[in-house]
Amino acid sequence: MDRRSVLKAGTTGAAALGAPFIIRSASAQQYRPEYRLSTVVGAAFPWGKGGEIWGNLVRERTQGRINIKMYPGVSLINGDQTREFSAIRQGVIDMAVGSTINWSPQVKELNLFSLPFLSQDHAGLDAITQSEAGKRIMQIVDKAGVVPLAWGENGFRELTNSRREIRSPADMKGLKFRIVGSPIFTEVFTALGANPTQMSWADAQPALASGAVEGQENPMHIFTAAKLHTLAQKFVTRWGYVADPLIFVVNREVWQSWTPADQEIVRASAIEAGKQEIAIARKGLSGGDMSMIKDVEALGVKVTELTPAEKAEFQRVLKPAYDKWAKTIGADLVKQAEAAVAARPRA
Ligand code: X2X
Repeated sequence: MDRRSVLKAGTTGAAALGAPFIIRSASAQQYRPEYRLSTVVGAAFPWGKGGEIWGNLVRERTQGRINIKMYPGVSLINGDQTREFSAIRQGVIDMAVGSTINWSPQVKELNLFSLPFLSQDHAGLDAITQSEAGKRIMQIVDKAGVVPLAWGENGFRELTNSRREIRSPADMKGLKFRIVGSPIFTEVFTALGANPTQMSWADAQPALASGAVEGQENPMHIFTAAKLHTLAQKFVTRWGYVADPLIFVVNREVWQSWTPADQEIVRASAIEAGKQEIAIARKGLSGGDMSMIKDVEALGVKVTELTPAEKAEFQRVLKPAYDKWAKTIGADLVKQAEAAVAARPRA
């Protein structure tokens, strides 16, 4: 039934049933038959799984009033992931579980999470999102025009390539890396002496397959689910330089079209889905369970862990880029995040 026929049916019904029916049908007709949820990767990945969990919880708890359909591959905007935030704001996309990296060209403060070696480990990342800095980020996203509801996680982005083991910036010299289309990544990879090319995730996989690029950086769960070892990625360095959180959001007009009770359901479901998604994203990579590393090695891939001194060398080379971007992001916000990380609980 399209909107006009819903309205007509409501009017006919109202004549027969009286005023209360008019009010009910007037609010009910603002609900659309489907809400479109954008993600970059699908349910074979923790990220897409998070979107699926959110959609299912909302559908169940609203008895189908809010029916969410997932569009992985950022297919609503033809895979152009760095345009996702604008598309949500404009209503081309109704809802999203999106990476801070992809939205940072529109919301510069989101580059906070791309500052090399800021978060250090999962506890550090949690310390940022759960601190004043995290709250400020949510307010900034809200001010930028979409309704933020919860945190999720893509994960620590490790370095992979087809050529050689990487233990120092010198090992990266001249290697062609695919990076996300966000300027801070160009500066970071250039500072390391590599040869970076910006492209979408959709374009990255054929480029790795053909050898047009030799390496890339993404979380281990992306590596395994996308089978990057079949795209010549034989070397992984776990440098843990950056982790991208995900944010669950809704287009503002869509949000305002829902009753307060339904808004509450959508919010609580996002928080719950976010918690579950973070646990999935860390599975095999945290606590006593590091099985993901063994799984990747079993694919014939060499996984390199850096010593603290080797990590420090990357950090030293990237210090100027860090300092420059800290100014763009906002010195206060960066200081707040650094303080939160410094005060994190240690394992
Ligand atoms: O494009 C990527 O590398 C990905 C899938 O991790 C993001 O969307 C940030």
